[in-house]
Amino acid sequence: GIYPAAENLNAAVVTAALARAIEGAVRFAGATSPNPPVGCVLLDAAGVVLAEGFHRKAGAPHAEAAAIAEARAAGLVSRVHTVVVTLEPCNHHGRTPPCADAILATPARRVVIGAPDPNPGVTGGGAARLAAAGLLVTFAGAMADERARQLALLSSRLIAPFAKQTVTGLPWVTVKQAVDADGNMVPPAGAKTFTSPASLTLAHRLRRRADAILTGSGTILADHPELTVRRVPDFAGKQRVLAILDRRGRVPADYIAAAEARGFSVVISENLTDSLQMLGERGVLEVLVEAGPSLTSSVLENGLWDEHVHIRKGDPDRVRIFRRANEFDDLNEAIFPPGEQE
Ligand code: AOF
Ligand code: ZN
Repeated sequence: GIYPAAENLNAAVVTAALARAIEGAVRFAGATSPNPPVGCVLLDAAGVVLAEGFHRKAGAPHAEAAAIAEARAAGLVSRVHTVVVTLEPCNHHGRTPPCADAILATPARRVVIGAPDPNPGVTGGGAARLAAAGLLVTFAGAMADERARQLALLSSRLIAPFAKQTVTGLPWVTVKQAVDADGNMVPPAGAKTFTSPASLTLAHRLRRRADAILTGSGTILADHPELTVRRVPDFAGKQRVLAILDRRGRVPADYIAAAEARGFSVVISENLTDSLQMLGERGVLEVLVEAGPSLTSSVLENGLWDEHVHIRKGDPDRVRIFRRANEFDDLNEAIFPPGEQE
């Protein structure tokens, strides 16, 4: 069949390579929109790593192409036997040529895939093409090996924001909420409290990963927030959208000009639904909501969130991260419903 049993497949070797591909790709989560982060590791017939490659930015080579180019540069491409990749190789001409072609131009015999591509025009296409060409194509989610199935899940979770935006048109919504000991987001007058350096760094890490920041006019008027990535190194040249909900046109033009000078593309919307729709259309994979109590609770209470980072200020701060149950965390389930695994 197209997805044959994992014969001749040394599970320990393959899972180590897939773990390495995922770890590398995670470093580019937030850098690749509107594309997903992807990692690829090339092995020789003995399971030795020949090269690795990552998708670093939309328009840059896909992970497979990057890995193959690295193997070629090192004079190792003739030894390529197994391609291990976190996402199903594409079979379409987008900004770059099909990865299926790049793989078929090597002597590769096997391809091991972390997650199917949720892009409707791509799903199954790359895997089927490679299998039709005689390669052994295996989805890690269909392997008997438990670790392989865990890594298939991680491969799906790595691209959950991409999957959501591709399938629904809406961005992945992460809400950051800091409250004081009494649970208030806005402490009583005169009692201003601050998060600890550790949760401040977490906040900047969340901004780095996001393609857009969503806030309200009230927060801007009250705090004049910069909303930039400062405590951690940002991706070079990354431009984020600053989405502001402002029904009454209260945000001053000079704030907007200053935000643009900080690199933001500023978009004002009148309501939350329009704003999320617009962000999805612009290719935003993940939006970080950093807003006041009313916008924050509107996102949470209307079930519009995917991740909720809750920081209770104290000594030390207590950070809890909730992830809503969603259909994108296990993309393999779409092709291998439970019970049909080998
Ligand atoms: C892969 N490997 O590393 C990535 C893939 O416009 P393009 O050419 O960059 O294609 C973007 C689409 O390709 C994207 O929507 C997704 O389906 C897939 N991303 N595929 O084989 C990669 N980043
Ligand atoms: Zn590709």
